[in-house]
Formats: sequence, structure tokens, C-alpha cells
Amino acid sequence: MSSNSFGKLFTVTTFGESHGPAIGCVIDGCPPGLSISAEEFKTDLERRATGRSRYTSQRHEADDVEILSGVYEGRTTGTPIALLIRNTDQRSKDYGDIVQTFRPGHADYTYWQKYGIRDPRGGGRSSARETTMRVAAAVIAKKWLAERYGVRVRGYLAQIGEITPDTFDWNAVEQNPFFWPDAAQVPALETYMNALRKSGDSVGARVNVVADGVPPGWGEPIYGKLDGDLASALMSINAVKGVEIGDGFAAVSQRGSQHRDEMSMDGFASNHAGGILGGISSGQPVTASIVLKPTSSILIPGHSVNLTGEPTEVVTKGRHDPCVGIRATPIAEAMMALVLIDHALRHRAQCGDVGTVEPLIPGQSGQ
Ligand code: EPS
Repeated sequence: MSSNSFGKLFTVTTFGESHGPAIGCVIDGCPPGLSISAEEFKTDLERRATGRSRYTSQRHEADDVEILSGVYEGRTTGTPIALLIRNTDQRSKDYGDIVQTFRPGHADYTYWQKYGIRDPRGGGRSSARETTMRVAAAVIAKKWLAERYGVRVRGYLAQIGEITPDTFDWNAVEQNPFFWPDAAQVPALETYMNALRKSGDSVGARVNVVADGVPPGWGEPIYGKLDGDLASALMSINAVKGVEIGDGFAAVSQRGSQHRDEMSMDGFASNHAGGILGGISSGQPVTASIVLKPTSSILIPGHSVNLTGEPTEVVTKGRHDPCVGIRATPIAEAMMALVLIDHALRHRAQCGDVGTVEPLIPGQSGQ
């Protein structure tokens, strides 16, 4: 009912608030025998973390993962894996003013309407802090997908405000704090972000995510389509307001002769579909794109109402992200990986034998 769990066979439940003592997750259904150590969570958690550059919130968390269960002598046992990260750098006084009012454009208002009570410290459960545990759970998912199927999930920042990359190089993406694929543009982004920060405003962004090596067959029509589950998972990321699969909304002005991905014995000639046909992976790269809104916690005063229904003005103080999309790349990758591992296990359960006797297409495995 309360929807803090995600996935059918690889089920992740997250818990915790931004300024509570800790955040955590329980992963149920992880295949046994996967080697995993606390050390392996570090890279992706650091990629997602605040305070990694001056262009994100300056909250500094160690994000050290404690593995509480489900791992014995460095390998998953098939039992629930519980992961815990203690919060250490809360500054709840920043939220003193928010207790009595609502930031325009923030979940402050809808949480209050829904529950009649809320933890205003750091946005409580609505905080992007929660995405830490998605990224942690996905470290396990990514590793299993890579080892078992050779799947690699990676993403990049594809737009900030009006700025798009002039060139594209995967190698550039991990070399700058924006996950930007054009190294030559990074100084311009820094100038842009410095000016934005000074103005006290925020800006939106687009993140693209790609999974290579996904075999054909993952996804369950009709109500468990791979693209349907991906859209839901990506939309569940804080601040996401739009999701596209493959060409997405560009398809509106395309012709069928242009959009279809023609096939030959050498494979597909293009990938407008984003690797998914009829809700099932085609064996091509699975591609998705998300749009993150400009964050609502800004220094520019805005009109709002207080708890007694009177008009008031809100200025958000504290440590906020002027562009939350800057650190959304690892989160988008995480949600893609969590959907893929869930569907890999679901496909294996129902259709694991299909194509194992006779290949479905000569030269290709049905797995
Ligand atoms: C966030 C507001 C800030 C960010 C936080 C997300 O919280 P605080 O005021 O406590 O510093 O730092 O991000 C994280 C802590 C994180 O780990 O991502 C928000 O409103 O979502």
C-alpha cells in the first residue's frame, strides 16, 4: 500500500529520512553466490553524492555502507540483504522556516495534504537523499547483470538549461563533475553554473541512460512491459518530470519508414525503438532519457501559504542543488539496472528454456 518497495523478483525496499539517524534498504531475491563487499559501493555512491563539486549541495556525507545481512564470507546467500548508511551531516536548523510553510513547487505541500504530518527536516522522505539507497542496491544489480549477461548500464548529462553537448565521448563523462560527454565544454558549464548559483535560481536538465548487452526477451506484456516499468522507475526519481524511451517524443514528427528499425542477418540498421519492441527487449541497446525540473529550493522569494492558510513569502536557505540533474546520472543508471535485473530474473523464471534447444533465429541465442 505505501509503495516503498520496488520490483517483483529482485525487490528493493528503502527506508529513512534525510535528517533521521540513517537511511537503508532491504533487497530480497538477490541470486546467491554473487561476491560483494562494502568497498564496492564506494564508487557509485561517490558519483551520486552531494559536495562532490561546488555545483551541488555542500552537505558532506561519508555514505559508508554497512552490510547487515544476506552476505556471508563475501558472497550473497540468497537471503535478504540489508544495507545501512548513517546520516552524519544533517543541519536541521536550515529548515526552521519551512516547518510553518511550503516551498512552492515542492512536495512539502502534497505530503502535508496526504499525511497531515510531515518531517520537514531536509524534506524528510521526499529528499533526494533517499536515492542513495537506490544507487547502493543497484551496485549489486549492475554487478550481477555484468557478470551473468555482460550488460553494462551507463548514463550522461545530455542538457543543462539550453546547453547541449557539441560532441560526444563516453571517456569524457567520468572526467568531470557534470557527467558531461564533451570535455571542451566543461569550462563553459562551470561559468554557467557559477552565474546561476549567484542568481539564486535553479535550472532543469536532461540525463540519458543506455544499457548495452541486454539480450532479447526481457519484459512482460501486457502490464509488465520493459518500457512501462522503466518509465515508472525513472519517473520515481525525485524531480523527474518527463521520460522518453528511444526516440521518445521526437517520434511525433517521424514517418513509419523512418522510425522502424530495419533488420538484416547482420542485425538492426538503427535503434529508434530504444531496444524495446512490444514491451520486450530486442537485443539492441536499451535507451532512455529523463528530464529533471529546476529544483524548487531556491533563494529567490516566492509566494506561498502557511499552515493556517495565510499568505506568506518563502526563501529557501541552506545547502541546495542549483541543478539536481548534475548528480542524477548514477540514479538514472541505478533505476535502469534495477528494472533490468528484475526482468532478467522474471524472464529466466518463465521462459528460461525458450530457444535453448533450437535457436529462434539462426546464429542467435534466444536467451
Ligand atoms: C535535498 C536538499 C539538501 C541536499 C539533499 C537533497 O539537503 P540538506 O539541506 O540536508 O543538505 O543536501 O541531498 C542529499 C543529502 C543527498 O545525499 O542527496 C533535497 O531537498 O532533496
